[in-house]
Amino acid sequence: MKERLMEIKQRAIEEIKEVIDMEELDKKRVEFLGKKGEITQVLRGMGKLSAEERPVIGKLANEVRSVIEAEIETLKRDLKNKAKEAKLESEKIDISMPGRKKYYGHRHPLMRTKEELEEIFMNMGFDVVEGPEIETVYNNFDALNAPEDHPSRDMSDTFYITENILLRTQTSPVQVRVMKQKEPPIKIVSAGRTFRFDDVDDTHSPMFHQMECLVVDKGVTLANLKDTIDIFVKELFGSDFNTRFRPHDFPFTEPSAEVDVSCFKCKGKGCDNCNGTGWAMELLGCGMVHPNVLKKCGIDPEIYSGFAFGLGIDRVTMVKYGLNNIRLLFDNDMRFLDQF
Ligand code: FA5
Repeated sequence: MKERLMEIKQRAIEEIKEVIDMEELDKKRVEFLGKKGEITQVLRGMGKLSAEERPVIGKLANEVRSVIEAEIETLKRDLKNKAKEAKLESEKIDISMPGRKKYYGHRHPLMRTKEELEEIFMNMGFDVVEGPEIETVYNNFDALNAPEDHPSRDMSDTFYITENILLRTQTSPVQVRVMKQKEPPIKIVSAGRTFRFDDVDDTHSPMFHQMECLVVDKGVTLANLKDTIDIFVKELFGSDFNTRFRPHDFPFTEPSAEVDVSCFKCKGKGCDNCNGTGWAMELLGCGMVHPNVLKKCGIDPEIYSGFAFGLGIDRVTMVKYGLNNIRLLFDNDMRFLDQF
């Protein structure tokens, strides 16, 4: 029996050394120390021993049990430590790894121009107002004195939603909305999207942006209009930029003009960008508010006069940043937009 106990001890130590996980270790514990385990089997046979041998074998069996228990405990601790180390290793953060770059967006150049313009006009005492992109034919044409047969009313120039509703072709209907709501003095600007059946080319897009400016008060003159335009152009582009007024015809202003600004490349000297003229593209349309428009909006033209202009924000952005193609503003190419 003594030999059997020593053999069990030796085998247990060897087999426990080979164990690699907790589950297997528990199986070994049951195999050697459990109720039906090998040590218990030996102790069961003690009845056959003599009275002298019994305490000796009993003592030895307890020693063997303690040794096996100690082996199991040691291995249990080792396995636990190994598991902990593996967990720490798997959760390790490599602080030397370069971080993921955060991508910060920014204002689109068109929105920057719009906000810059609003800022300039607010500093000159203007209110900023908004108008809807979907308008009535009445506000977009009739109230603005456009004759029934005006070409801009044509289906080939304007996006109609119904016979009486359209996508506004200009921000000028905001003039009508403001004048109907408010008594003079009026001093507003209003920016937003406008829509026309225009083919895309370097300076035209079917969806573009305008800013409307309207001043109505007693004694407003053409000199005030010219001055206001000159101030904002120099404020926005720089004092080396000039404006040129060309006579034009709008149904809602009399007299009317179109305004060009100096070429952004040569500042008026003449270069290949401006075909040697020294002037960049047309920026805006303007004029003195037509007495018929004032009347239609309930303002007495005998007492009040006003000026208005509508400028292309896309064109202003092109001049400001030296762009020669309007498509760049709508292509959403990050290589272009990232430069701003
Ligand atoms: C008008 O729209 C008038 N409502 C402006 C106005 C307001 C005149 C108040 C008098 C008083 P016009 O069609 O010229 O005018 O357009 C004004 C500006 O919008 C142009 O000078 C140009 O800068 C811009 N624009 C016009 N069509 C396009 C287009 N398809 N794409 C980009 N910009 C455009």
